[in-house]
Amino acid sequence: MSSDWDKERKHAVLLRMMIIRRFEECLVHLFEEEEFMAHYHLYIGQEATGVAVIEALGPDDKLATTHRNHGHVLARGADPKRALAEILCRETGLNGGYGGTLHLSDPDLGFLATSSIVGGCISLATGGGFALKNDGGNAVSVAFFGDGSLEEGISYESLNLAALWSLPVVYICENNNEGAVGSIGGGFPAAVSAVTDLTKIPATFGIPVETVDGRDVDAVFEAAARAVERCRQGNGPAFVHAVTERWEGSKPLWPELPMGDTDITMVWDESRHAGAFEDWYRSHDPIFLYARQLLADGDATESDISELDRQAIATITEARAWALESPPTPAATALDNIFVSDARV
Ligand SMILES: Cc1ncc(C[n+]2csc(CCOP(=O)(O)OP(=O)(O)O)c2C)c(N)n1
Ligand SMILES: [Mg+2]
Repeated sequence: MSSDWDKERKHAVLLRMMIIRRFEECLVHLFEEEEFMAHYHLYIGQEATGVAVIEALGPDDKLATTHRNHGHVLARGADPKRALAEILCRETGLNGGYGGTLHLSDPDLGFLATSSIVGGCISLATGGGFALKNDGGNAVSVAFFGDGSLEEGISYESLNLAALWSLPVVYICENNNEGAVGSIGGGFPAAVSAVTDLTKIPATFGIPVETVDGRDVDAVFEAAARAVERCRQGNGPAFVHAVTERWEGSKPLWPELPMGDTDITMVWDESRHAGAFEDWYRSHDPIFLYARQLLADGDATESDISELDRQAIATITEARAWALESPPTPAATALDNIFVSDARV
């Protein structure tokens, strides 16, 4: 139960969310400074989901993620310096600079793969669950994916096999479609599924589904912990549908910081909650919501929260300098690690 967490754990959870936020704000600035030239996606507004799900996992559990992966990789404890270096295509990057933002992964922390092919991670995590079941033990495989993945045929095959074979797979559907502009409105393509209630999809296969508020650390953690426990008991897959409002900066095709960098004093200073983003500051920003909860419960003071934010900023400032100083991955090695040199049939 997250209500059993001590103050230190709650502060660590808030800090992890803040590190993800400051990492991605830094990334937008690096893009504006033309330090990298790739399409990229931000996890801002969804930090509570990734951090809380990963809190419910153990060290032997496996994960697969998507194009919107930064938050998952950092939540699992990846080094922000090496994650940033990866996105900047540097030799010191987590994946040697070959993966970039879309394939950022940390195999040492249990990431099976990061697939930017929408729906790809569902099948990869299902395969992971198959392997884990064959190995015995009680580790689980987790798929993080967006609502758009449920438009892909591979998702249906994967859910079917996981249900048929009772595989230990936890499916985390991050539904950020609420408020999405969609391609017709000049924004990123949003769901175009004929299914209006996505929870009916896993339910059709007999997979239990829980819908939770994806901005609520406690609600996500409790649902994820139940799903993980079901898998560990050998009772087959489970599905968590975590719903968030789409963050304004992820509505256009290219990420923006329409509210500027996060101002942590807005957690308690309501006089700042005005203008076009008032509703976001009050009701949607998951970092603000969790920080306010800690304040209300007496688990943190305003100065604790400012100090955690300072730590997050210092970590990312250091990561930025380190990544920028790292040597670029040589273009001539682009095809290394792709072809097997001594192919035997
Ligand atoms: C198979 C496939 N089709 C299209 C794309 C282009 N694409 C990248 S992200 C995206 C939208 C995915 O929506 P969702 O899964 O809900 O994730 P979100 O970006 O909303 O977090 C699309 C269509 C892709 N990467 N893969
Ligand atoms: Mg989506």
